[in-house]
Amino acid sequence: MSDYQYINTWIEDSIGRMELNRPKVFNALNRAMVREIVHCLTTFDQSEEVKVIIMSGAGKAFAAGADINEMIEDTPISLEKLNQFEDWDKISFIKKPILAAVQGFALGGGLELVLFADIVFATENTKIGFPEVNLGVMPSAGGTVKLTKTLGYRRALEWLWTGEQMDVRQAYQCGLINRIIPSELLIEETMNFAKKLSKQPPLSLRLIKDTVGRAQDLSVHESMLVERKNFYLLFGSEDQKEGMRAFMEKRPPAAFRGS
Ligand code: CO8
Repeated sequence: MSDYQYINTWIEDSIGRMELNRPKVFNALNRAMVREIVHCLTTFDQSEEVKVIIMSGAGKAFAAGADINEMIEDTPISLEKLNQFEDWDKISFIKKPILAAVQGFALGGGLELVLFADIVFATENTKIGFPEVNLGVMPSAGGTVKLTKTLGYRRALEWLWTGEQMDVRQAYQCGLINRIIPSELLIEETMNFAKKLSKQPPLSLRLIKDTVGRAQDLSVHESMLVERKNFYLLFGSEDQKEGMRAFMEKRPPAAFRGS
């Protein structure tokens, strides 16, 4: 893989692994690191070999937010010129399933990165939250929007205004994470789930992600039109023919090919 400074990346059983790697500062996300993350995710998305992507953090945390050191002297104009959110936006266009394996702190920009994942597994010791308010700022990579869509207006405001950390059970009850996993099994269970997904028809996964993602923004009627078009599209795939023929012939389907 590319020569990255702040992340480790590798491919294992068709799973693209990306591990944030600044453990001394709880994987605080500096800007170069975010560029590496986006480059890595985009490369995995384009790779024939990779079917599913897993994001995780080295050491005791997923990520304790954006690197505060880098932001202290920022001004509105420097931020406008930097245009860093163009990088973050690219993560929304990743078509393959992204899983997050989360442990320890997932705060601020770290939690925003988690919320770009499609499926989130987290350990008992996970602490999530948006502490930006304590720094005199607020989330800016989609945090307020995604929290509001998941929790609703009042509960989102409570967490955003207080900046308090939510424990993993609260996060689970709120629907922010999919599963709570014992620490020692986090990577194994996330890998098992990723491997299961990697055997599913890739085009179905891709278009289901597209449809569910759009359903969050569009009206019910518009979402159903997207659903219908994506359903039609899958009838152009070999995997649909094989999947349905195999069912009728009472045999397991051949490996799905994504074509
Ligand atoms: N940025 C820079 N350094 C950090 C960060 C951070 N976000 N978090 C931790 N560190 C560093 C500490 O400075 C410390 O460094 P050193 O050893 O050199 O003193 C080291 O990591 C260990 O941290 P602590 O000593 O504080 O460890 P504790 O166990 O006492 O506390 C906490 C751990 C609770 C995680 C604490 O470090 C903390 O509160 N960190 C900051 C959390 C935070 O406020 N996050 C939000 C940042 S702002 C943000 O994310 C805005 C996102 C905008 C979008 C993205 C734009 C790029």
